[in-house]
Amino acid sequence: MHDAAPVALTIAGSDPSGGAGLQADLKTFHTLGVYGSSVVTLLTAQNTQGVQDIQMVPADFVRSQWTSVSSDLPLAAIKTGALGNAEMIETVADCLDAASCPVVIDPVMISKHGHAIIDDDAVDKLIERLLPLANLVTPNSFEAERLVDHKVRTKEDLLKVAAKLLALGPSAVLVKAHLGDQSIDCVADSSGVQLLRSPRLKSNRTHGSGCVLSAAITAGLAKGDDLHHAIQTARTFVHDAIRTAPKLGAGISPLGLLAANN
Ligand code: PXL
Repeated sequence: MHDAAPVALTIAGSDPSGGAGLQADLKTFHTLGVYGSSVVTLLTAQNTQGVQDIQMVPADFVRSQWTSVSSDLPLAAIKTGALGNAEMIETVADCLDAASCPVVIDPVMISKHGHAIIDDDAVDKLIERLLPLANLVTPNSFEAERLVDHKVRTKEDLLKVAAKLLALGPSAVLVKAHLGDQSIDCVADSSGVQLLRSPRLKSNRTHGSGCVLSAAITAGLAKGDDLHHAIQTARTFVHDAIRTAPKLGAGISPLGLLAANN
C-alpha cells in the first residue's frame, strides 16, 4: 500500500502555454509531492509573448466542477488564481464558504505583459467576498495598491499597505514588492509583521512566478506546514525556479520547475 499524497485544489484559469495559471499550479503541486486537482474558471489563449484571447467558463459549470471535486476528494488546501469577473468571484466565494481547509487567494489582475484579466467591478467583489475567507492573500504590489488604494514606493508604504489589507479580513497577507535592487515580501498576520528580503534576480524568465509562489505555499499548507514555514519554502522554490529557468518561447519564459527540484 502506498500512502496517498495530500490533495490540493486550484480554482484558476488555463494558460495553454503551461507557464502560468492552473497548469503552473498543478506542476508546482506535483513537483512538491502534492496531488493536484483543478476547477477551471476561464480559458486564455496565450503564450510567452502575451494574452491573445480570453473566454469565461459559465459560472454554473464552475459550481458543477467544485461539487464534483469537493464531494469526492479530501481537499487539504485550496488556492484561487484568475477569476475574471464579479460573477465568478461570487460563485467561487459561495463554494469556498463551505470549505474546511486552508484557502490561499492570489488576486490575479494582470498578466506579466500588462494584459488585464479581471474586470474593474470584480475588485470590489474580491474585497467584499473573498478576502474575508482567506487564510492568506498574496498580491504583488500592483494588486495590493489597487485593493487598498495606496501606492507602494517605499518600505513604509509596503508596511502600510499590508496593514490595510489585513484589516480587510484575511488571516494573513503576503505583499510582494520590488524596491530598488531588492525583492521584498511583507508578511503580516495577527502575530505581527515581517519583511523578507532577497536580491532581485535580473531575469525575464518569470512567466507565472506569482502562480508558482502561491501554489507552492498551498502545497506546503496541504502537507501541514505552518504558514510562515510554507512561505519560506515557497520563496526558495520560486527563487531556484527562476534561477534555473530555460529559455522557452520568444517572450517571457516560464520558470524551471523541474530543475528547481534537482
Ligand atoms: O500569472 C497570472 C496569471 C494567472 N492565471 C492565468 C494567467 C495569468 C497571467 O497571464 O493567464 C490564467
